[in-house]
Amino acid sequence: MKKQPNLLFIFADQWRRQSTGFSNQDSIFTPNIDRLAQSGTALTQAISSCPLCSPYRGSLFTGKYPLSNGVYTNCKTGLDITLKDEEICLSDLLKTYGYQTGYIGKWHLDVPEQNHTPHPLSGAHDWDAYTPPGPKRHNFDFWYSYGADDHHLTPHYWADSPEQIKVNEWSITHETSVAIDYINTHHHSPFALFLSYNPPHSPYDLVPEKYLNLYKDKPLSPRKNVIYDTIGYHTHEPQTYNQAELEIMTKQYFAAITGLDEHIGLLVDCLKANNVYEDTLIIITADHGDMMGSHGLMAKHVWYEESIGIPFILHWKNGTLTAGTSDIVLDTTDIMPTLLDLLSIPKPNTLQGQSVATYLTSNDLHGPSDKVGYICAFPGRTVFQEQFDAAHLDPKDWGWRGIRTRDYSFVIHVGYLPECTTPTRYLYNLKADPYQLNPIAENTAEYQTIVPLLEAQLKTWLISQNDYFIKWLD
Ligand SMILES: [Ca+2]
Repeated sequence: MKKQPNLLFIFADQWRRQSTGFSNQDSIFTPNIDRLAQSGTALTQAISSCPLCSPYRGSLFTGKYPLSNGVYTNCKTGLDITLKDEEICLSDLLKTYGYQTGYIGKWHLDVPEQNHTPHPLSGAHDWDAYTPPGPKRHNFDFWYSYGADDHHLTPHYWADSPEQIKVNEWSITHETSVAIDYINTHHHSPFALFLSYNPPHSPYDLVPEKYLNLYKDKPLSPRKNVIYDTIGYHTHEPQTYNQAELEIMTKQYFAAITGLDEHIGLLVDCLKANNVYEDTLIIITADHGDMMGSHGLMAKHVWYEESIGIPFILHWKNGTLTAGTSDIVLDTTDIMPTLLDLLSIPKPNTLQGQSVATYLTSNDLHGPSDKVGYICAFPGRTVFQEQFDAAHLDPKDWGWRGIRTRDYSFVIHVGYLPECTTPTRYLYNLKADPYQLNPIAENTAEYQTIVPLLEAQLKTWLISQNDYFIKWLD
């Protein structure tokens, strides 16, 4: 029997689709990633179904949308949100079908330990958690991880005991070394290694100087939708920024991504040195993007392309993928079925996404034009949750839901507080208005033709998710 290909799944946190050299959008250097994109298969319309850390990870590993797997907001203080033991995860199947499995970096799918005890043995603080060996690891054999922590220059990890491993090195550098050791010792039989980097996630200033120096004198060419007046958060955090601060943060953000790129180059070298480069399916992606001033916003959680749009590169030299660029819409739940198909592993009937493997291995990388993705977000901040609790309402019925086609993004936004009860509809023509500056007006023929079709499709999806958000549509 032919040896299974290896899988190296690399994902960064908060790395937007526009911040890659090969996409010719942001003024950024990513030479190693560009090479992989140019010799592999690059998706130009991959999106994060729920642009936030834990919900992305929940959907990545279960192939189900947030309301179906329960991970609708971050695993955080005061909430009992976790990836359930009984979910059939991608890693469970990889293990069943003979893979050695490894997870390195940010996990963020476990309940914060301080939700249960003020002084856990692991020393985990705030949202962080040590995930001990057992069902919560979902058959990842090798484990070198943490829950949630953003000290990028002084990270920490746990392996198989609650003893915290403290490191004085940029987390990307350290995790790459651990991954290289893993590949050096596991390349003889098929491995599936997930490498979950935290940068370029904020705080942006925690980035090695050597990458920052590359951008010091480089002029920025801001996106056309950057608004400098007051830059804040879609979810109304009190912090705001001015233009000078934004420019510094943008350079720091780009610097972290160039650092990420350098380390991806090291991983490619390692695969080549072990003679497994050709037989490894490499995926390079992110959990969601970063607004970085577009529409006057920072971070994520909003429906704009800078927030939901993610890089998605597949590279498998000896494999069946067609090299080139694909504009097929891929949402987070589509990743698991696609990977299982590419690796010839049977798909469980729990999956909600759609495999696009057929199209990525065909001569027509476009695939069908009616392939859509679904996007959503829910009130998650403590200040919102408390108000829903006080009003005896379920925050999961609020937020926004949307559908993303190749040409359009359609969103229904209600808001993040119990008193928000008026849905607002936004339709964007992404071809005519790629910066989403001009949502199409309701009194146009385009709106009146497109919205009923997309709203009907969105409604079917809401029903499939038992999503009470549907009440806003009636
Ligand atoms: Ca994230």
